[in-house]
Amino acid sequence: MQTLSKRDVDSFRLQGYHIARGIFGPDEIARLRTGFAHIQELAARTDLCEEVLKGHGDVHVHLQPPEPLSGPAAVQYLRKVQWPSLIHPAFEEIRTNAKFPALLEPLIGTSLKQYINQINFKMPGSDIAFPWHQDIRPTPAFTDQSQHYVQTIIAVDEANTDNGCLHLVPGSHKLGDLKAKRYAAGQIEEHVDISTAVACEAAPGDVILFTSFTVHGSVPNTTDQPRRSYINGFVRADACTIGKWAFLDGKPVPVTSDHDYHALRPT
Ligand SMILES: O=C(O)CCC(=O)C(=O)O
Repeated sequence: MQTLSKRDVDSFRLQGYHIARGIFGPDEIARLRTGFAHIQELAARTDLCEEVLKGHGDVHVHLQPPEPLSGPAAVQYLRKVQWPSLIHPAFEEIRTNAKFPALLEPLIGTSLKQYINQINFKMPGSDIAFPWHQDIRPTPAFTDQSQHYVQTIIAVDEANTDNGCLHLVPGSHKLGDLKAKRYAAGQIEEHVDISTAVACEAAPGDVILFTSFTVHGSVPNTTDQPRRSYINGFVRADACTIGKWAFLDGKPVPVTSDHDYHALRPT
């Protein structure tokens, strides 16, 4: 199983990101796509409750239509779903796949908690963007997050500049918490020269890793095909007092929730 070399780790610490190529294979990506298909069916339903649509529990099905919409017409405006592992087993299988602790061990060890489990959608014509931001994690629950937290994004579809791939600003993590309101226009740009951003083009199965301080963002997908990705944010377990367990000494810990999501799961 692939892990990060010393050179990869040094580059991650210096640049604030790294792209690990070909971590997940075609079968795993095909399996993930069955999960995405289920979520797209779910988003087309008209009986989703407010708790799920507003994210008052763990699961949040976040639709961002230009005007109030529900049913099949809303699917195009899916922005993200939080904790899809509670809804479809494909997401749980990949979240707890041994490839993650193998890959991340040189950075944060093999006892890992998880603060974010999320799928992102950029459907054609949806105009969904993620303006420049950092993924700051709450303190004091997180200790020294620049060293102990790794955001991971699996490319599920090919990601390129036409379909709004992720852009990152190398070295921006060294500026720490910029205290910018998330997605607020112009706030990040006051501190960071975003003209130095790099496009993270990726093939299905590649994993982009970055720190919670690394400035990143993306523009809408202008193609006629979806761009979907799977995000898991891992933290060294002893550097975080919140979140859900993912791995204990490298062994997977199944996801749990205080909420009942059986009505959202495949029958
Ligand atoms: O993959 C992308 O387009 C950006 C994702 C992102 O920045 C986020 O979910 O906060």
